[in-house]
Amino acid sequence: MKDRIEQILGEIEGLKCATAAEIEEARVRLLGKKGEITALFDEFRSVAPEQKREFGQKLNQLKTAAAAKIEALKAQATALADKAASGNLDLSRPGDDYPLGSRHPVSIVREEIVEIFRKFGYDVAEGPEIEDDYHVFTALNFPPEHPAREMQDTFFVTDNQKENPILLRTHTSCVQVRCMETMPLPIRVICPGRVFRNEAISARAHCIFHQVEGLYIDEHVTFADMKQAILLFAREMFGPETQIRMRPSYFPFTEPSAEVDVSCNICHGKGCNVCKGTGWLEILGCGMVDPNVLEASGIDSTKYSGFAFGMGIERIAMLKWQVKDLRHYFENDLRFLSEFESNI
Ligand code: 2U9
Repeated sequence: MKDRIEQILGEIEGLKCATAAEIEEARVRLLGKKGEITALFDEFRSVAPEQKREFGQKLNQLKTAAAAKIEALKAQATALADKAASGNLDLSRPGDDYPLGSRHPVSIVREEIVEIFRKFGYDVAEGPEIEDDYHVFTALNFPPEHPAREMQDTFFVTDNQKENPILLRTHTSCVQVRCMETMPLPIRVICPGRVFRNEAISARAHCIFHQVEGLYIDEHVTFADMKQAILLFAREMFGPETQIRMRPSYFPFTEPSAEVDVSCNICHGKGCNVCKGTGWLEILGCGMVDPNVLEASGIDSTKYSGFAFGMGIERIAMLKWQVKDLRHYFENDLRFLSEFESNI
C-alpha cells in the first residue's frame, strides 16, 4: 500500500491536462467513487492496527494533494481560456451608445410656462405640499360647508373634524397666500407645483397632478390688465396668431372669474377632433382676487387689487402633444418618456 501511495503521488506531480474534460477525467480516476484513492481508503480498513496511524496520515496527504492539483489545473485552464478569448477582441470596435435621458413632458411644459412669466417680471415661489386647512381653504374664501373640504375630495393627514386639519394641498393657491403674508407689495409671483385630489384615476383625472398659478397684486390692477397678460402668455406659448376668449365662471377666491380658451392651433379655428369641432381649447381659469382673500392676508382691498390665474400642466401638455390619456404622465413607461426631446 505504501508503494502504491508513493506511485500515485508521483503521478499527481507530473499530471498534465489541457482541457476541462481531461481535468474532470483525472478527478474521477483519482477521487471519484470508484477512483484509485477512494479504493485505497477501502483497503485501509484491513490495515493492521499498529500501521493505521502511519498509513492514515499518508492517505490523507495523498487525497489533499490530489484535490489541490485538480484545483490548480482548473485555474490554469480558466486563465488560458480567458487569454484565448481576449485574443479575439476587436479593440477598434466603436463603443456602445450610452442612452441619454429626456426631460419629463410635465417638466418641459412647467419650465416653458414659468420662463414666459419670468420674462414678464414674475418671481417664482414654491411652498409645502402638506398644508393646513387655513392656507388651502379658509384664507381663500372657501365657505365652511364647501364640498372640497370633504374627505371625498381632499386627502386629510389629520382628522378633518378637528380645527385647522393638516391635508395634502388641492391647489397651489396656498403658496400665493403665503406670498401675500410675507412678501412686500406689489406682488408678481408664479407658483408651479404638485397637487393632490381624492379622485378615481381615469384617462381624464388623476389623484396627483401639477399646476402653475400666478398672482399679481398692486394698486389699480384691472380686469383689462389680466386679459392682456393672459393674451401675451397665450401668444408666447401657442404662437403669435393665437386668439383668446373668456367665458364667465366661478371660483371662491376670485370675483369676477373666467375660463380662458385659446384658438385651436391645429385647425386654426375651423374645427377638428382635438378641439371637438369648436375651434377653441380651454387652457386656464382666472379672475380678480376676491377682496375677502386680500383682507384675510392683511392687504387693504380698498387700496390694492389683483388678478390670479391657474392652469393644469398635464392639460397643457396633452394639448401640446395630443396625448389622449392622463395616466401616461405617471406611469414612467420609457416608450412614452423617450418621445420627448428637450434642450431645457
Ligand atoms: C390667490 C387668489 C386667487 C388662482 C386661480 C384658477 C382660477 C383656476 C384651475 C385651472 C385648472 C385649477 O388645474 S386646475 O384644476 N384654476 O381656474 N386658479 S384663479 O386664484 C388665486 C390663487 C391664489 C391668493
